[in-house]
Amino acid sequence: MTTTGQDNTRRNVTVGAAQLGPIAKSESRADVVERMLVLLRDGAARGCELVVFPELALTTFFPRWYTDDVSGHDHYYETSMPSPATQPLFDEAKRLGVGFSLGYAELTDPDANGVVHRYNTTVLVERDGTIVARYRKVHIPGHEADEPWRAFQHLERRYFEESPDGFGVWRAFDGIVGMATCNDRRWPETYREMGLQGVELILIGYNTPLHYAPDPGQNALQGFHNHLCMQAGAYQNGTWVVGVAKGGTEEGVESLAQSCIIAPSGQIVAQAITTGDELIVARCDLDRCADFKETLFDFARYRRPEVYQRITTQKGVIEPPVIDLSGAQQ
Ligand code: CDT
Repeated sequence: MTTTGQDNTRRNVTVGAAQLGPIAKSESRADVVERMLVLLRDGAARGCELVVFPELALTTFFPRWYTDDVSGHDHYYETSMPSPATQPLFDEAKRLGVGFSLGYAELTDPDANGVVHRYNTTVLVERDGTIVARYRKVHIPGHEADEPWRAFQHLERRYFEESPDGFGVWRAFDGIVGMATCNDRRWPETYREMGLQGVELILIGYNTPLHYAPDPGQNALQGFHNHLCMQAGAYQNGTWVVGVAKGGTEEGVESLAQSCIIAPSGQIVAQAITTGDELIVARCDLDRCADFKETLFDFARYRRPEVYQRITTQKGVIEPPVIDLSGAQQ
């Protein structure tokens, strides 16, 4: 222990969850990056080594609008990273010695067949301003076709492909770090895929409208479900989870805030109290992960992959056959 009460024998990383409030359609990337720089500098002042920004952090949530031609929204995508608009974040991160992660819409160069790809991507940047990793969203929610009956649309499946890459983890920030994006956080496979690679810190950005058109009965439960799935994912895999919202009312759509930092015990250790730009900070002891990974969730000792085969071989539900007993003799 030091005189400040810090235990230097532990791998502590101070993490900031940089919640963003709404981004108007009319707001420029430069304006948004200015807001992000304020949060990054706040993070530096509060001792952060890593500041986590939300999904699609640079623009309004454009998949709520339909265009006949998918390329009609291409101006919302980045074709490089750093892009000209985000270069100031990379420069400031290096100057401050604070890493960050940031969600953005990625438009790739043409592949060998001349096809461009659109992904919902997050980039992880180390404290020296270098890119560590890029993660492309795996679970793409919503719909592909125009559905004007909805109060607003959620056309992610029109504007983004499902990542073929799956869930990686990377050695960074003195630990093992993974990423997931919004809807990914609702799926236990997301956390377990990374848990099986020893993940200690999962960074998750989200844009979650409070209104869910297919079943509005779930609206009031958005906050509960948000924390439920991330807390379970943290605990069941012995990992820290940082959940960061773009919250508030954006172009008339109210989205969940409640950004939070969750310990490997599943407990929330910091939570945003506003729906706007707000930085919450927690000192994350990465060695605490082992307390769960080496006991109840000692995968090597207790998991039974030989009886989990449906999880990777079957996509939808196959119910057992209904047995008609009406003609059977008693
Ligand atoms: N951005 C994102 O993935 N949002 C989804 C909304 C699903 S409703 C179509 C989420 O899971 O929060």
